[in-house]
Amino acid sequence: MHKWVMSTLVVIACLLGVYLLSSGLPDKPKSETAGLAEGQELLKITMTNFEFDKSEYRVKAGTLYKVKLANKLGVHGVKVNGVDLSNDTPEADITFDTPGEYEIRCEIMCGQGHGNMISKIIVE
Ligand SMILES: [Cu+2]
Repeated sequence: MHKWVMSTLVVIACLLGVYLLSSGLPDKPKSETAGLAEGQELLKITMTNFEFDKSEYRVKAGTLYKVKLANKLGVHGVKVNGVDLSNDTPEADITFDTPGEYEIRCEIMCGQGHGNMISKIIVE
């Protein structure tokens, strides 16, 4: 009699464990490159008060990029190839045609360090 109760409890405990394992796991993190078209590459520009995350961003000429703007701190924007990127339009598909160095600056008057927010895109 007691053996029967114990084995039933063990089975229930196991089923509960399997249920918790299968349902309680967090979602897989979404890859940033998930939404890219075939052959497209990601250029992510992250900004804080008052700097870009890199002093230069290297891209390949003739390749279609999804340029994503991320404002980690503050409100900033950039203009890349004539396209305004800001919180309202944080991403755009851009192809860099001509090799060279292109200065990028913050396009929104964001505060004291605004004038020093400069980086560059190097098209190779
Ligand atoms: Cu600014």
